[in-house]
Amino acid sequence: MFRKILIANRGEIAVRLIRACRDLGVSPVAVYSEADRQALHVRLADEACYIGPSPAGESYLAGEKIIDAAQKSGAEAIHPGYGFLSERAWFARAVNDAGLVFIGPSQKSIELMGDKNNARITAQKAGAPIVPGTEQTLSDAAQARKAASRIAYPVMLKASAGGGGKGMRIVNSAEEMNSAFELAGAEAQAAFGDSSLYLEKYIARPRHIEIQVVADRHGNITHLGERECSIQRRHQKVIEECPASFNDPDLRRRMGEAAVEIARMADYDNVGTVEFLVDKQRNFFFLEMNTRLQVEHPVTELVTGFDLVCEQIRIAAGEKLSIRPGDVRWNGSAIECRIYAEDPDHNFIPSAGRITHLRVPSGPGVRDDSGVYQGWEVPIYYDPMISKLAVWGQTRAEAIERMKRALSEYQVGGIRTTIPFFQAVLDDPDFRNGEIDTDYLARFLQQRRAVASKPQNDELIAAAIVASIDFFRNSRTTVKAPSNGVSKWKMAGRIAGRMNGERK
Ligand code: MV4
Repeated sequence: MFRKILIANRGEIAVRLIRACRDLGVSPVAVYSEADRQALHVRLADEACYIGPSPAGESYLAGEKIIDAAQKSGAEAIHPGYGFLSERAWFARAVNDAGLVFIGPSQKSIELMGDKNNARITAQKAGAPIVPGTEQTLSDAAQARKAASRIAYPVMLKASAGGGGKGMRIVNSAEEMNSAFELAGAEAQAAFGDSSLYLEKYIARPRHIEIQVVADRHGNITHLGERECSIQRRHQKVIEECPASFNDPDLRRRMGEAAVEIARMADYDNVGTVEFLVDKQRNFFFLEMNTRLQVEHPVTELVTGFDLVCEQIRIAAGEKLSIRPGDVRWNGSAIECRIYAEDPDHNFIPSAGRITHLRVPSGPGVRDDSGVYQGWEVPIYYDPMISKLAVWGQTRAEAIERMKRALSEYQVGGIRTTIPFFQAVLDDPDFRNGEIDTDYLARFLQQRRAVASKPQNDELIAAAIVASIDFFRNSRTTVKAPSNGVSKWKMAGRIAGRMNGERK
Protein backbone atom coordinates (compact mmCIF):
# COMPACT_ATOMS: atom_id res chain seq x y z
CA MET A 1 0.00 0.00 0.00
CA PHE A 2 1.06 3.58 -0.65
CA ARG A 3 2.28 5.75 2.23
CA LYS A 4 1.23 9.04 0.65
CA ILE A 5 -1.29 9.98 -2.04
CA LEU A 6 -1.74 13.34 -3.73
CA ILE A 7 -5.37 14.34 -4.24
CA ALA A 8 -5.58 16.22 -7.57
CA ASN A 9 -9.03 17.69 -7.00
CA ARG A 10 -11.12 19.98 -4.78
CA GLY A 11 -14.53 20.22 -3.11
CA GLU A 12 -16.54 17.28 -1.85
CA ILE A 13 -14.67 14.68 -3.88
CA ALA A 14 -11.29 15.78 -2.51
CA VAL A 15 -12.77 15.39 0.99
CA ARG A 16 -14.16 11.95 0.05
CA LEU A 17 -10.72 10.83 -1.21
CA ILE A 18 -9.00 12.13 1.94
CA ARG A 19 -11.42 10.04 4.03
CA ALA A 20 -10.56 6.90 2.03
CA CYS A 21 -6.84 7.61 2.60
CA ARG A 22 -7.48 7.83 6.37
CA ASP A 23 -9.38 4.54 6.33
CA LEU A 24 -6.41 2.89 4.62
CA GLY A 25 -3.77 4.49 6.84
CA VAL A 26 -2.43 6.55 3.92
CA SER A 27 -1.33 10.18 4.30
CA PRO A 28 -3.34 12.50 2.03
CA VAL A 29 -1.72 15.52 0.32
CA ALA A 30 -4.04 18.25 -0.97
CA VAL A 31 -3.50 20.78 -3.76
CA TYR A 32 -5.28 24.11 -3.88
CA SER A 33 -5.74 27.23 -5.97
CA GLU A 34 -5.90 30.86 -4.87
CA ALA A 35 -9.69 30.71 -4.35
CA ASP A 36 -9.36 27.51 -2.29
CA ARG A 37 -6.82 28.69 0.31
CA GLN A 38 -9.38 28.19 3.08
CA ALA A 39 -11.18 25.20 1.52
CA LEU A 40 -12.28 22.20 3.58
CA HIS A 41 -10.11 19.71 1.69
CA VAL A 42 -7.02 21.81 2.49
CA ARG A 43 -7.88 21.76 6.19
CA LEU A 44 -8.49 18.00 6.31
CA ALA A 45 -5.32 16.88 4.49
CA ASP A 46 -1.94 16.26 6.18
CA GLU A 47 -0.22 18.71 3.82
CA ALA A 48 -1.35 21.04 1.09
CA CYS A 49 0.48 22.44 -1.94
CA TYR A 50 -0.45 25.73 -3.60
CA ILE A 51 -0.64 25.14 -7.35
CA GLY A 52 -1.71 28.46 -8.85
CA PRO A 53 -4.35 31.10 -9.60
CA SER A 54 -8.09 30.43 -9.29
CA PRO A 55 -8.95 29.60 -12.92
CA ALA A 56 -8.83 25.81 -13.25
CA GLY A 57 -6.61 26.04 -16.34
CA GLU A 58 -3.87 27.51 -14.18
CA SER A 59 -4.35 25.17 -11.21
CA TYR A 60 -6.50 22.00 -11.14
CA LEU A 61 -5.99 21.41 -14.87
CA ALA A 62 -2.27 22.20 -14.83
CA GLY A 63 -0.96 18.63 -14.96
CA GLU A 64 2.72 19.46 -14.73
CA LYS A 65 2.23 21.60 -11.58
CA ILE A 66 0.32 18.76 -9.94
CA ILE A 67 2.94 16.17 -10.82
CA ASP A 68 5.58 18.56 -9.49
CA ALA A 69 3.66 18.92 -6.21
CA ALA A 70 3.42 15.12 -5.92
CA GLN A 71 7.15 14.69 -6.39
CA LYS A 72 8.04 17.49 -3.94
CA SER A 73 5.73 16.07 -1.27
CA GLY A 74 7.00 12.52 -1.73
CA ALA A 75 3.61 11.09 -2.74
CA GLU A 76 3.76 7.79 -4.65
CA ALA A 77 0.39 8.06 -6.37
CA ILE A 78 -2.10 10.63 -7.67
CA HIS A 79 -5.87 10.32 -7.41
CA PRO A 80 -7.60 12.58 -9.97
CA GLY A 81 -11.18 12.27 -8.61
CA TYR A 82 -13.77 13.13 -11.29
CA GLY A 83 -13.76 15.98 -13.82
CA PHE A 84 -10.53 18.02 -14.20
CA LEU A 85 -7.69 15.62 -15.20
CA SER A 86 -9.50 12.36 -14.50
CA GLU A 87 -10.10 11.36 -18.15
CA ARG A 88 -7.12 12.98 -19.84
CA ALA A 89 -5.04 10.15 -21.25
CA TRP A 90 -1.98 12.41 -21.55
CA PHE A 91 -2.12 13.09 -17.81
CA ALA A 92 -2.27 9.38 -16.90
CA ARG A 93 0.80 8.87 -19.11
CA ALA A 94 2.66 11.88 -17.66
CA VAL A 95 2.02 10.60 -14.13
CA ASN A 96 3.46 7.19 -15.05
CA ASP A 97 6.40 8.80 -16.88
CA ALA A 98 7.18 10.72 -13.68
CA GLY A 99 7.49 7.39 -11.87
CA LEU A 100 4.17 7.81 -10.03
CA VAL A 101 0.99 5.71 -10.01
CA PHE A 102 -2.18 7.09 -11.62
CA ILE A 103 -5.14 5.87 -9.54
CA GLY A 104 -7.39 4.95 -12.45
CA PRO A 105 -7.28 2.88 -15.62
CA SER A 106 -4.40 2.78 -18.10
CA GLN A 107 -3.79 5.60 -20.55
CA LYS A 108 -4.79 3.16 -23.33
CA SER A 109 -8.21 2.39 -21.83
CA ILE A 110 -8.91 6.10 -21.29
CA GLU A 111 -7.95 6.86 -24.89
CA LEU A 112 -10.03 4.00 -26.31
CA MET A 113 -13.20 4.98 -24.45
CA GLY A 114 -12.60 8.70 -25.02
CA ASP A 115 -13.34 8.14 -28.71
CA LYS A 116 -17.09 7.45 -28.63
CA ASN A 117 -17.12 5.69 -31.98
CA ASN A 118 -14.25 3.39 -30.99
CA ALA A 119 -16.01 2.75 -27.67
CA ARG A 120 -19.12 1.73 -29.60
CA ILE A 121 -17.17 -0.70 -31.80
CA THR A 122 -15.40 -2.10 -28.73
CA ALA A 123 -18.78 -2.75 -27.10
CA GLN A 124 -19.98 -4.48 -30.25
CA LYS A 125 -16.88 -6.71 -30.33
CA ALA A 126 -17.56 -7.59 -26.69
CA GLY A 127 -20.98 -8.86 -27.75
CA ALA A 128 -22.89 -6.06 -26.03
CA PRO A 129 -25.98 -4.60 -27.71
CA ILE A 130 -25.32 -1.24 -29.35
CA VAL A 131 -27.84 1.19 -30.85
CA PRO A 132 -28.34 0.39 -34.57
CA GLY A 133 -26.10 2.78 -36.48
CA THR A 134 -22.92 3.27 -38.46
CA GLU A 135 -19.71 1.35 -37.83
CA GLN A 136 -17.39 3.95 -39.29
CA THR A 137 -17.28 7.71 -38.97
CA LEU A 138 -19.12 9.53 -41.76
CA SER A 139 -17.25 11.26 -44.58
CA ASP A 140 -20.08 13.50 -45.81
CA ALA A 141 -23.80 14.29 -45.61
CA ALA A 142 -24.60 12.03 -48.61
CA GLN A 143 -23.12 9.04 -46.78
CA ALA A 144 -25.06 10.07 -43.65
CA ARG A 145 -28.32 10.18 -45.66
CA LYS A 146 -27.64 6.75 -47.09
CA ALA A 147 -26.96 5.27 -43.66
CA ALA A 148 -29.98 7.06 -42.16
CA SER A 149 -32.38 5.64 -44.73
CA ARG A 150 -31.09 2.17 -43.86
CA ILE A 151 -31.43 2.78 -40.08
CA ALA A 152 -34.75 4.70 -40.55
CA TYR A 153 -35.45 8.19 -39.22
CA PRO A 154 -35.35 9.69 -36.65
CA VAL A 155 -31.59 9.30 -36.20
CA MET A 156 -28.96 11.02 -34.11
CA LEU A 157 -25.68 12.50 -35.30
CA LYS A 158 -22.98 12.25 -32.65
CA ALA A 159 -19.42 13.55 -32.42
CA SER A 160 -16.75 10.83 -32.10
CA ALA A 161 -14.79 13.07 -29.76
CA GLY A 162 -17.97 14.07 -27.92
CA GLY A 163 -19.82 12.74 -24.94
CA GLY A 164 -21.95 14.45 -22.37
CA GLY A 165 -24.33 15.77 -25.02
CA LYS A 166 -22.02 18.07 -26.98
CA GLY A 167 -22.04 17.89 -30.80
CA MET A 168 -25.25 15.86 -30.83
CA ARG A 169 -28.21 16.38 -33.19
CA ILE A 170 -31.53 14.66 -33.79
CA VAL A 171 -32.33 14.35 -37.50
CA ASN A 172 -35.98 13.66 -38.38
CA SER A 173 -35.80 13.40 -42.16
CA ALA A 174 -33.46 13.33 -45.16
CA GLU A 175 -34.31 17.01 -45.81
CA GLU A 176 -32.77 17.97 -42.45
CA MET A 177 -29.58 15.97 -42.93
CA ASN A 178 -27.39 18.37 -44.91
CA SER A 179 -27.68 21.29 -42.51
CA ALA A 180 -27.61 19.01 -39.42
CA PHE A 181 -24.41 17.37 -40.67
CA GLU A 182 -22.74 20.76 -41.26
CA LEU A 183 -23.83 22.16 -37.87
CA ALA A 184 -22.94 19.08 -35.81
CA GLY A 185 -19.56 18.82 -37.56
CA ALA A 186 -18.78 22.49 -36.96
CA GLU A 187 -19.86 22.22 -33.32
CA ALA A 188 -17.66 19.15 -32.80
CA GLN A 189 -14.72 20.88 -34.49
CA ALA A 190 -15.12 23.94 -32.27
CA ALA A 191 -15.57 21.96 -29.04
CA PHE A 192 -13.09 19.10 -29.55
CA GLY A 193 -10.93 20.05 -32.54
CA ASP A 194 -12.31 16.97 -34.30
CA SER A 195 -15.31 17.13 -36.64
CA SER A 196 -15.83 13.39 -37.15
CA LEU A 197 -19.40 12.18 -36.70
CA TYR A 198 -21.26 8.88 -36.52
CA LEU A 199 -24.92 8.00 -36.67
CA GLU A 200 -27.32 6.10 -34.41
CA LYS A 201 -31.03 5.34 -34.42
CA TYR A 202 -32.72 7.88 -32.13
CA ILE A 203 -34.21 6.26 -29.02
CA ALA A 204 -37.14 8.36 -27.76
CA ARG A 205 -37.50 9.01 -24.02
CA PRO A 206 -35.11 6.31 -22.82
CA ARG A 207 -33.89 5.70 -19.30
CA HIS A 208 -30.23 6.33 -18.59
CA ILE A 209 -28.96 3.34 -16.62
CA GLU A 210 -25.31 2.78 -15.81
CA ILE A 211 -23.44 -0.24 -14.49
CA GLN A 212 -20.59 0.09 -11.99
CA VAL A 213 -17.66 -2.16 -12.84
CA VAL A 214 -14.56 -2.92 -10.78
CA ALA A 215 -11.46 -4.57 -12.23
CA ASP A 216 -8.04 -5.35 -10.81
CA ARG A 217 -4.70 -5.75 -12.59
CA HIS A 218 -4.90 -9.54 -12.32
CA GLY A 219 -7.80 -10.06 -14.74
CA ASN A 220 -10.59 -10.09 -12.14
CA ILE A 221 -13.64 -8.04 -13.15
CA THR A 222 -17.03 -7.77 -11.53
CA HIS A 223 -20.00 -5.43 -11.56
CA LEU A 224 -21.87 -3.81 -8.67
CA GLY A 225 -25.21 -3.39 -10.40
CA GLU A 226 -26.91 -0.38 -11.83
CA ARG A 227 -27.66 3.22 -11.01
CA GLU A 228 -30.69 5.04 -12.38
CA CYS A 229 -29.47 8.41 -13.70
CA SER A 230 -32.34 9.55 -15.94
CA ILE A 231 -33.07 12.69 -13.92
CA GLN A 232 -30.78 15.18 -15.63
CA ARG A 233 -30.83 18.84 -16.50
CA ARG A 234 -28.78 19.93 -19.53
CA HIS A 235 -26.84 16.65 -19.44
CA GLN A 236 -26.04 17.10 -15.74
CA LYS A 237 -27.40 14.46 -13.39
CA VAL A 238 -29.29 15.84 -10.41
CA ILE A 239 -30.81 12.77 -8.72
CA GLU A 240 -29.42 9.24 -8.86
CA GLU A 241 -30.70 6.00 -7.42
CA CYS A 242 -29.54 2.45 -6.72
CA PRO A 243 -31.22 0.19 -7.68
CA ALA A 244 -33.26 1.47 -10.63
CA SER A 245 -36.93 1.29 -9.58
CA PHE A 246 -37.90 -0.66 -12.71
CA ASN A 247 -35.04 -3.11 -12.28
CA ASP A 248 -35.46 -6.86 -12.29
CA PRO A 249 -32.71 -9.38 -11.43
CA ASP A 250 -32.56 -10.80 -14.95
CA LEU A 251 -32.08 -7.41 -16.65
CA ARG A 252 -29.45 -6.50 -14.05
CA ARG A 253 -27.58 -9.73 -14.70
CA ARG A 254 -27.63 -9.24 -18.49
CA MET A 255 -26.57 -5.58 -18.31
CA GLY A 256 -23.92 -6.45 -15.72
CA GLU A 257 -22.48 -9.21 -17.91
CA ALA A 258 -22.42 -6.90 -20.94
CA ALA A 259 -20.59 -4.24 -18.92
CA VAL A 260 -18.02 -6.75 -17.64
CA GLU A 261 -17.33 -8.00 -21.18
CA ILE A 262 -16.87 -4.42 -22.42
CA ALA A 263 -14.40 -3.75 -19.59
CA ARG A 264 -12.55 -6.97 -20.47
CA MET A 265 -12.38 -6.00 -24.15
CA ALA A 266 -10.93 -2.59 -23.16
CA ASP A 267 -8.29 -4.28 -20.98
CA TYR A 268 -9.74 -2.21 -18.19
CA ASP A 269 -8.59 -1.95 -14.60
CA ASN A 270 -9.79 0.17 -11.63
CA VAL A 271 -13.40 1.37 -11.27
CA GLY A 272 -15.44 2.38 -14.30
CA THR A 273 -18.99 2.94 -15.41
CA VAL A 274 -20.72 1.60 -18.50
CA GLU A 275 -23.68 3.75 -19.55
CA PHE A 276 -26.71 2.30 -21.31
CA LEU A 277 -29.94 3.60 -22.76
CA VAL A 278 -32.95 1.46 -21.90
CA ASP A 279 -36.02 1.84 -24.11
CA LYS A 280 -39.69 1.40 -23.21
CA GLN A 281 -39.53 -2.32 -24.14
CA ARG A 282 -36.59 -2.80 -21.72
CA ASN A 283 -34.09 -3.26 -24.55
CA PHE A 284 -30.73 -1.90 -23.47
CA PHE A 285 -28.00 -0.39 -25.65
CA PHE A 286 -24.41 0.60 -24.87
CA LEU A 287 -23.92 4.37 -24.84
CA GLU A 288 -20.50 5.32 -23.41
CA MET A 289 -17.98 4.20 -20.82
CA ASN A 290 -16.74 6.61 -18.15
CA THR A 291 -13.19 5.77 -17.15
CA ARG A 292 -13.27 7.39 -13.70
CA LEU A 293 -14.95 7.37 -10.30
CA GLN A 294 -18.44 8.84 -10.76
CA VAL A 295 -20.04 11.63 -8.72
CA GLU A 296 -22.92 9.29 -7.88
CA HIS A 297 -20.81 6.39 -6.53
CA PRO A 298 -22.24 6.74 -2.98
CA VAL A 299 -25.62 5.19 -3.87
CA THR A 300 -23.84 2.00 -4.99
CA GLU A 301 -21.75 2.06 -1.80
CA LEU A 302 -24.87 2.41 0.38
CA VAL A 303 -26.62 -0.54 -1.27
CA THR A 304 -23.68 -2.94 -1.75
CA GLY A 305 -21.61 -1.99 1.31
CA PHE A 306 -18.35 -1.73 -0.63
CA ASP A 307 -16.07 1.31 -0.47
CA LEU A 308 -15.33 2.15 -4.11
CA VAL A 309 -12.56 4.65 -3.37
CA CYS A 310 -10.66 2.28 -1.07
CA GLU A 311 -11.10 -0.39 -3.73
CA GLN A 312 -9.64 1.96 -6.39
CA ILE A 313 -6.60 2.69 -4.26
CA ARG A 314 -5.98 -0.99 -3.46
CA ILE A 315 -6.29 -1.89 -7.16
CA ALA A 316 -3.79 0.84 -8.13
CA ALA A 317 -1.42 -0.51 -5.46
CA GLY A 318 -1.52 -3.86 -7.29
CA GLU A 319 -3.79 -5.73 -4.88
CA LYS A 320 -6.43 -8.21 -6.01
CA LEU A 321 -10.13 -7.31 -5.91
CA SER A 322 -11.55 -7.61 -2.42
CA ILE A 323 -14.95 -8.11 -4.07
CA ARG A 324 -15.83 -11.56 -5.44
CA PRO A 325 -18.69 -11.70 -7.96
CA GLY A 326 -20.64 -14.15 -5.79
CA ASP A 327 -20.31 -11.85 -2.76
CA VAL A 328 -22.22 -8.93 -4.22
CA ARG A 329 -25.66 -8.36 -2.64
CA TRP A 330 -27.98 -5.44 -3.19
CA ASN A 331 -29.58 -4.41 0.07
CA GLY A 332 -32.35 -1.81 0.18
CA SER A 333 -32.53 1.39 -1.83
CA ALA A 334 -30.46 4.57 -2.00
CA ILE A 335 -31.10 8.03 -3.46
CA GLU A 336 -28.68 10.91 -3.95
CA CYS A 337 -29.52 14.60 -4.47
CA ARG A 338 -26.75 16.90 -5.71
CA ILE A 339 -27.06 20.02 -3.56
CA TYR A 340 -25.99 23.00 -5.66
CA ALA A 341 -25.33 26.66 -4.81
CA GLU A 342 -27.86 27.63 -7.48
CA ASP A 343 -31.19 29.42 -7.42
CA PRO A 344 -33.86 26.96 -8.59
CA ASP A 345 -36.44 29.78 -8.83
CA HIS A 346 -34.31 31.68 -11.32
CA ASN A 347 -33.32 29.06 -13.88
CA PHE A 348 -30.60 27.55 -11.64
CA ILE A 349 -28.34 30.58 -11.85
CA PRO A 350 -25.18 29.98 -9.75
CA SER A 351 -25.37 31.53 -6.28
CA ALA A 352 -21.79 31.92 -5.09
CA GLY A 353 -21.01 33.68 -1.81
CA ARG A 354 -20.41 33.19 1.89
CA ILE A 355 -22.24 30.43 3.75
CA THR A 356 -23.42 32.38 6.78
CA HIS A 357 -25.27 29.49 8.40
CA LEU A 358 -25.11 25.72 7.93
CA ARG A 359 -26.99 22.88 9.55
CA VAL A 360 -26.36 19.51 7.96
CA PRO A 361 -28.86 16.63 8.26
CA SER A 362 -27.97 13.34 9.90
CA GLY A 363 -29.70 10.41 11.60
CA PRO A 364 -30.51 6.89 10.43
CA GLY A 365 -29.69 6.25 6.76
CA VAL A 366 -28.33 9.72 5.99
CA ARG A 367 -24.94 10.50 4.41
CA ASP A 368 -23.85 13.99 3.41
CA ASP A 369 -20.66 14.19 1.33
CA SER A 370 -19.90 17.88 1.68
CA GLY A 371 -17.06 20.10 0.55
CA VAL A 372 -18.03 23.20 2.55
CA TYR A 373 -18.37 24.57 6.09
CA GLN A 374 -20.10 27.52 7.78
CA GLY A 375 -18.18 30.73 7.12
CA TRP A 376 -16.58 29.51 3.87
CA GLU A 377 -17.17 31.39 0.65
CA VAL A 378 -18.29 29.32 -2.36
CA PRO A 379 -16.00 30.48 -5.20
CA ILE A 380 -17.34 31.45 -8.63
CA TYR A 381 -14.58 29.61 -10.47
CA TYR A 382 -15.74 26.01 -10.21
CA ASP A 383 -18.78 23.76 -10.36
CA PRO A 384 -21.09 25.09 -7.61
CA MET A 385 -22.03 21.70 -6.11
CA ILE A 386 -21.64 22.04 -2.33
CA SER A 387 -22.61 18.56 -1.23
CA LYS A 388 -24.17 15.25 -2.19
CA LEU A 389 -26.97 14.22 0.11
CA ALA A 390 -27.51 10.46 -0.04
CA VAL A 391 -29.96 8.36 1.94
CA TRP A 392 -30.56 4.65 2.40
CA GLY A 393 -33.83 2.85 3.18
CA GLN A 394 -35.10 -0.74 3.24
CA THR A 395 -37.33 0.19 0.31
CA ARG A 396 -37.45 3.00 -2.24
CA ALA A 397 -40.49 4.46 -0.43
CA GLU A 398 -38.54 4.57 2.85
CA ALA A 399 -35.56 6.16 1.10
CA ILE A 400 -37.85 8.87 -0.33
CA GLU A 401 -39.26 9.65 3.14
CA ARG A 402 -35.77 9.79 4.60
CA MET A 403 -34.63 12.13 1.84
CA LYS A 404 -37.56 14.40 2.62
CA ARG A 405 -36.60 14.33 6.32
CA ALA A 406 -32.96 15.09 5.50
CA LEU A 407 -33.84 17.94 3.12
CA SER A 408 -36.14 19.49 5.73
CA GLU A 409 -33.29 19.45 8.29
CA TYR A 410 -30.80 20.95 5.82
CA GLN A 411 -30.31 24.69 6.41
CA VAL A 412 -27.96 26.79 4.31
CA GLY A 413 -27.82 30.55 4.90
CA GLY A 414 -26.24 33.24 2.75
CA ILE A 415 -26.59 31.50 -0.62
CA ARG A 416 -29.48 29.96 -2.56
CA THR A 417 -29.47 26.18 -2.97
CA THR A 418 -31.38 23.52 -4.90
CA ILE A 419 -32.86 22.06 -1.67
CA PRO A 420 -36.43 23.42 -2.26
CA PHE A 421 -36.35 22.09 -5.82
CA PHE A 422 -35.58 18.56 -4.55
CA GLN A 423 -38.41 18.81 -2.03
CA ALA A 424 -40.82 19.50 -4.91
CA VAL A 425 -39.46 16.59 -7.01
CA LEU A 426 -39.81 14.17 -4.07
CA ASP A 427 -43.50 15.10 -3.83
CA ASP A 428 -44.09 14.61 -7.54
CA PRO A 429 -46.35 11.57 -8.22
CA ASP A 430 -44.39 10.59 -11.37
CA PHE A 431 -41.12 10.54 -9.45
CA ARG A 432 -42.68 8.60 -6.58
CA ASN A 433 -44.08 6.04 -9.03
CA GLY A 434 -40.70 5.71 -10.74
CA GLU A 435 -42.15 7.04 -13.98
CA ILE A 436 -38.94 8.70 -15.12
CA ASP A 437 -36.91 8.97 -18.31
CA THR A 438 -34.35 11.39 -19.71
CA ASP A 439 -37.11 13.96 -20.45
CA TYR A 440 -38.63 13.76 -16.95
CA LEU A 441 -36.99 16.87 -15.53
CA ALA A 442 -37.81 19.08 -18.53
CA ARG A 443 -41.47 18.01 -18.16
CA PHE A 444 -41.41 18.60 -14.39
CA LEU A 445 -39.90 22.08 -14.71
CA GLN A 446 -42.33 23.08 -17.45
CA GLN A 447 -45.24 21.97 -15.28
CA ARG A 448 -43.88 23.91 -12.33
CA ARG A 449 -43.48 27.06 -14.42
CA ALA A 450 -47.10 26.73 -15.55
CA VAL A 451 -48.27 26.36 -11.95
CA ALA A 452 -46.06 29.20 -10.73
CA SER A 453 -47.38 31.59 -13.37
CA LYS A 454 -51.03 30.78 -12.59
CA PRO A 455 -51.53 33.09 -9.58
CA GLN A 456 -50.05 35.87 -11.70
CA ASN A 457 -52.67 35.16 -14.37
CA ASP A 458 -55.37 35.17 -11.69
CA GLU A 459 -54.15 38.52 -10.42
CA LEU A 460 -54.17 40.04 -13.90
CA ILE A 461 -57.63 38.67 -14.66
CA ALA A 462 -58.92 39.85 -11.27
CA ALA A 463 -57.55 43.34 -11.94
CA ALA A 464 -59.26 43.39 -15.35
CA ILE A 465 -62.56 42.25 -13.80
CA VAL A 466 -62.28 44.86 -11.05
CA ALA A 467 -61.68 47.53 -13.67
CA SER A 468 -64.76 46.28 -15.59
CA ILE A 469 -66.96 46.32 -12.47
CA ASP A 470 -65.79 49.85 -11.74
CA PHE A 471 -66.52 50.84 -15.33
CA PHE A 472 -70.08 49.50 -15.26
CA ARG A 473 -70.66 51.14 -11.86
CA ASN A 474 -69.62 54.38 -13.53
CA SER A 475 -66.99 54.90 -10.86
CA ARG A 476 -63.33 55.84 -11.25
CA THR A 477 -61.19 52.83 -12.23
CA THR A 478 -58.64 51.95 -9.55
CA VAL A 479 -57.04 48.53 -9.85
CA LYS A 480 -55.63 48.64 -6.33
CA ALA A 481 -57.54 46.64 -3.72
CA PRO A 482 -59.32 49.29 -1.60
CA SER A 483 -59.87 48.42 2.05
CA ASN A 484 -63.65 48.94 1.68
CA GLY A 485 -63.82 46.95 -1.56
CA VAL A 486 -62.65 43.55 -0.39
CA SER A 487 -65.82 41.78 -1.50
CA LYS A 488 -65.42 43.10 -5.01
CA TRP A 489 -61.86 41.73 -5.12
CA LYS A 490 -62.94 38.42 -3.66
CA MET A 491 -65.62 38.11 -6.31
CA ALA A 492 -63.14 39.02 -9.05
CA GLY A 493 -60.65 36.49 -7.70
CA ARG A 494 -63.32 33.77 -7.70
CA ILE A 495 -64.33 34.59 -11.29
CA ALA A 496 -60.67 34.63 -12.34
CA GLY A 497 -60.07 31.30 -10.63
CA ARG A 498 -63.06 29.77 -12.43
CA MET A 499 -61.81 31.19 -15.73
CA ASN A 500 -58.53 29.36 -15.03
CA GLY A 501 -60.35 26.07 -14.70
CA GLU A 502 -60.49 25.71 -10.89
CA ARG A 503 -63.32 23.56 -9.56
CA LYS A 504 -65.14 24.32 -6.33
C1 MV4 B 1 -28.89 9.17 -27.35
C2 MV4 B 1 -30.25 9.45 -27.07
C3 MV4 B 1 -31.19 8.83 -27.84
N1 MV4 B 1 -30.83 7.99 -28.84
N2 MV4 B 1 -28.57 8.32 -28.34
C4 MV4 B 1 -27.04 12.37 -24.34
C5 MV4 B 1 -25.65 12.49 -23.80
C6 MV4 B 1 -24.82 11.50 -24.50
N3 MV4 B 1 -24.03 10.81 -23.55
C7 MV4 B 1 -25.78 10.60 -25.20
N4 MV4 B 1 -27.08 11.16 -25.06
C8 MV4 B 1 -28.16 10.62 -25.67
N5 MV4 B 1 -27.89 9.73 -26.66
C9 MV4 B 1 -29.53 7.76 -29.07
N6 MV4 B 1 -29.19 6.93 -30.07
C10 MV4 B 1 -30.54 10.33 -26.03
C11 MV4 B 1 -29.49 10.93 -25.34
C12 MV4 B 1 -29.90 11.83 -24.28
C13 MV4 B 1 -29.65 11.53 -22.94
C14 MV4 B 1 -28.98 10.39 -22.55
C15 MV4 B 1 -28.73 10.11 -21.23
C16 MV4 B 1 -29.18 10.98 -20.26
C17 MV4 B 1 -29.82 12.15 -20.61
C18 MV4 B 1 -30.07 12.43 -21.94
C19 MV4 B 1 -30.75 13.59 -22.29
C20 MV4 B 1 -30.97 13.88 -23.60
C21 MV4 B 1 -30.54 13.00 -24.60
